Amino acid sequence: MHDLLAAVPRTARIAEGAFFLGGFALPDEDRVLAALHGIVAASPFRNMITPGGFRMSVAMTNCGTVGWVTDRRGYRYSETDPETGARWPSMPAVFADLASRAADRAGFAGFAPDACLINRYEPGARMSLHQDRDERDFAAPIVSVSLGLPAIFLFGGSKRSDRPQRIPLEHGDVVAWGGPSRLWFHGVLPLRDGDHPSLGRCRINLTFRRAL
Ligand code: MD6
Ligand code: FE
Repeated sequence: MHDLLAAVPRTARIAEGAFFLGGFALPDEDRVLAALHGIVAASPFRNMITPGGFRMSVAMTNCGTVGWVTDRRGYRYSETDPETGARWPSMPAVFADLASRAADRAGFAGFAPDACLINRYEPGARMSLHQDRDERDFAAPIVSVSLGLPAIFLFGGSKRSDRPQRIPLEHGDVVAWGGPSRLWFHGVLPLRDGDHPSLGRCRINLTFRRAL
């Protein structure tokens, strides 16, 4: 019964230009996790510091031509990993292909991501409401892949004060958004403890962007 349900695509429109694609990444799970392990071996997860001096509860790494970083100097995309001094690991074909197919399904044909920010949430970690606006061109969508423990995604509006929708995201779910809601505020509630069969006590989120 479980497997039959997993095979049914559950697509829902969250807002103008924003789509939930339930279980979209499940067919690629094994290849995605194998590629992820290679990336993390080269550029490990680390808790970055915000411009205001706070250590983020979410640990991050990147793959692709550029990676998103934050430190006391601000938020930006960097060609190199500040921890290793080397370029970020290249984006695996299985990542880029998954993101492009998801974007296509959401109505954004031809999405070719050049950056993938990889977020790791341990129990209690959260992401406060924010906009993704460090990219050069807001015409491209963002594709977000959830793996591991479930989380509640907050999807607000164009103003920080807009009351957010709460969207439960599980292992294999994908959110793709752009167009009118590209700059809308969003975040993640503190992760509840649990033990996921493939990833243990964590949630991993891949967010694919066109940064350059
Ligand atoms: C997360 N995601 O789900 C955090 N941003 O862990 C994001 O901040 C995000 O999922 C832009 C577009 C999609 C996202
Ligand atoms: Fe974001």
